[in-house]
Amino acid sequence: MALVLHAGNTNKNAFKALIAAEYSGVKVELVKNFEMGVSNKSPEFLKMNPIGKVPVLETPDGPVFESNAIARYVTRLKADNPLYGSTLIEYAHIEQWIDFGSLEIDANILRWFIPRIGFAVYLPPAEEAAISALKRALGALNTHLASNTYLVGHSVTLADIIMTCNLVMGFSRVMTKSFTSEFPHVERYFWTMVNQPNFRKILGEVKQAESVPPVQSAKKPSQPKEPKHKDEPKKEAKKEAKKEPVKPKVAEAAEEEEAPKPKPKNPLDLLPPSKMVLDDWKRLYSNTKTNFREVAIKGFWDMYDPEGYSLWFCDYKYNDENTVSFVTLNKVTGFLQRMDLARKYAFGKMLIVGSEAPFKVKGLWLFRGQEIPQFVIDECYDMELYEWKKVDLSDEAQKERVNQMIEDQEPFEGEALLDAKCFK
Ligand SMILES: N[C@@H](CCC(=O)N[C@@H](CS)C(=O)NCC(=O)O)C(=O)O
Repeated sequence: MALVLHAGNTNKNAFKALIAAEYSGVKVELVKNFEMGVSNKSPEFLKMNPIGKVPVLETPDGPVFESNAIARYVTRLKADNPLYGSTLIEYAHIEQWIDFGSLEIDANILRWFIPRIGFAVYLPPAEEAAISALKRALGALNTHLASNTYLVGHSVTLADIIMTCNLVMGFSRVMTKSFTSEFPHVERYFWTMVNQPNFRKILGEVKQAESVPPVQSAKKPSQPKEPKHKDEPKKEAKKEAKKEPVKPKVAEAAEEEEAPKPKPKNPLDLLPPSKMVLDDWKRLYSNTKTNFREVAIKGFWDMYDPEGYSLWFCDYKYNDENTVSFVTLNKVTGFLQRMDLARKYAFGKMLIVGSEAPFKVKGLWLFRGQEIPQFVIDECYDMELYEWKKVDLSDEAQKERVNQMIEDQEPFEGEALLDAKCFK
């Protein structure tokens, strides 16, 4: 039987347990018809958590409050859960990052965000102190993530789940791109995490805040049904009653929701038709097992439509940071995952070059149209981590480089390949 979690469906503290449950094969369900400010102030709820805060988990042995404790409980329901590490020092490091995520990251994001939306008094020097403490913490996190894909060990642990849920709040509400670009490893880590299937299932699509919310005047604390906290929009109860099963979405945690707008057509769909059918090329690439040059590469140039498509070389700008092979590979995998939005309009090859560190990352991309699509630049932050150069088709040497990249030729530019990844 599923354990019942009391919280609204946009509560990032509840996401911690829900994501841990996905990784652990434990059934946890959000309580039906939860209404913030009402459900959590009822006598029954106050028996579970005397201060009336959410989330609370009902277990066969009684309730548990505090979201980190709930996430730990859910994780421990699975024996030898890899989310909890496997050595004493791993347990310690997991706890270390859980506390760091809660006390240095989450606390400072809240000190910045909450006064701005009118749920606490706004004082500019207090905001300045919060931002500077947050930057200090993000700087330390960034340094750790420069040579680690995950916070602890080589796979996702509870520390990553709790850290990411705390960062979700920051990225989606106050930490704009211009703020986070100072911390590129935190950015890479965050976008990689939120795009893991078990995270995505709970968080939905995460979008970065485009601006810092303007300061609002303080709200009266006693208004009925008014949210008391940033995660609980007042329309939540109605929304939950309508929607089943519950599908949390961070983006929904806006104070007032807008009616969904019809999705605008992608401008690339409005380009004049091309004789090149991208899927035909992808199929030829995948199905060619022998005579690659004669079949696939020749087929590529036969199909290639230089008016409808363009080819691009990309070079990673920070190769000197690629000191650990698996971190470099994960970086490229993350990039390709984030390119998912361009699958209809792109094909790519990414080569990880070198037999020893630092590894070089070099790529070749085919894009619909004559430019790198604007929506890719806007949505996929990795784009700015690479130097982009349009392939000059009148230059035979550049065409040959294209061939070699499609073919994963080894050695490539005199060096062994650590790996080659394809986006198709
Ligand atoms: N440290 C607690 C924080 C819980 C918390 O602040 N919950 C907010 C919603 S995210 C709440 O219930 N606020 C209602 C209130 O303050 O009465 C946890 O991690 O569970």
